[in-house]
Amino acid sequence: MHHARWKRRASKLDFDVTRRQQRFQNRRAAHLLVLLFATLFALPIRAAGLDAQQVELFALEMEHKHGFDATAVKNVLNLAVKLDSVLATMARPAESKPWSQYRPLFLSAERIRAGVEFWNTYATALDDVSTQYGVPPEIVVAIIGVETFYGRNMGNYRVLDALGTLAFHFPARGAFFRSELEQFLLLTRAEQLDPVTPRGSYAGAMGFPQFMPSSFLRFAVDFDHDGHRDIWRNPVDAIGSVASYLHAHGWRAAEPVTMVAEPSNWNENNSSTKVELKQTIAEYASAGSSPRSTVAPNAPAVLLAYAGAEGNEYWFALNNFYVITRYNHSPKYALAVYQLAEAIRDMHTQKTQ
Ligand SMILES: [Ca+2]
Repeated sequence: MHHARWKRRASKLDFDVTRRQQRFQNRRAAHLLVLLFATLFALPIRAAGLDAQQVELFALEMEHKHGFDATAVKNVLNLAVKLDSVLATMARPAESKPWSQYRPLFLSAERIRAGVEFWNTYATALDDVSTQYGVPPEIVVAIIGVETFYGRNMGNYRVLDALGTLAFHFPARGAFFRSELEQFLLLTRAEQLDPVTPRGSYAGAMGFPQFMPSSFLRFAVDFDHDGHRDIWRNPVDAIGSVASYLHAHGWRAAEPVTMVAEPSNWNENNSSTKVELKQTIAEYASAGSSPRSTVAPNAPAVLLAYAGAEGNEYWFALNNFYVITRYNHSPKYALAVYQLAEAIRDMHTQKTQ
């Protein structure tokens, strides 16, 4: 009797549980439906377009300067979404990590290993660029490695949205980004791309090498000769384009990039934080250093200080180091590229021996 009642109660409980679960599931389904509709409809409602007046002026300018149809330009720009996330990122002060924290971000074992793999995969193209432009494979590989981890992180913003937002809604650098938007429309016309297709970083840097549109137009090359300059999907074109960029900015074949300087001779007063090659190696030598020099005494140089984990490190930046800073002005960037290149080359040499 007791037993039976217990059973009944148990089954009643079970029933309650089942009903509760069902109610919960129904509510959950309804909730998901609401979410689905919210997602489907919120975007067009919430997404703000670009400033209409600026779009109008820009479209007319594209017609006068470059022979575009102003209405077609307006139609394209009306597809652009003003991205507050882009403006928020630009407004955040750039992080300035000391060298001791900056270096490990790019000199990771995985980035070195993947660099060797990238080199092996595209060995022919890398050999060809070093012959044609004089830029060694490891430097090209390291730049692509630092920029996008060999294409893993190329940025997922529509370039049209990023540049449209910055051109018309970021007065601090509006002129620069307005010009990049102009170059972007020129490049999509030249390459016959739909302007809504290309993707890039929040600042409009595109593809494996993160070229801005102006750099694309001036330095990107169709290195596999298939009729397109494709830095988004074609690593061979990306490799050629990086080497072309460095070559055009004065890379000199078979010259060193930088040399470590004996710390005892140097301090913060006689070193610089800017990569401006204002002295010669000979001048530094006479001031007390002993650069183990395979470099011509009249080679322009600058001594740079880096805040390492165990105090300052000092490096002589030479011409090719300066050229790397044409890619990104930070002295830390250039040293990271150089050291990653050296690490990749060492491992590549070991593996091919
Ligand atoms: Ca191509």
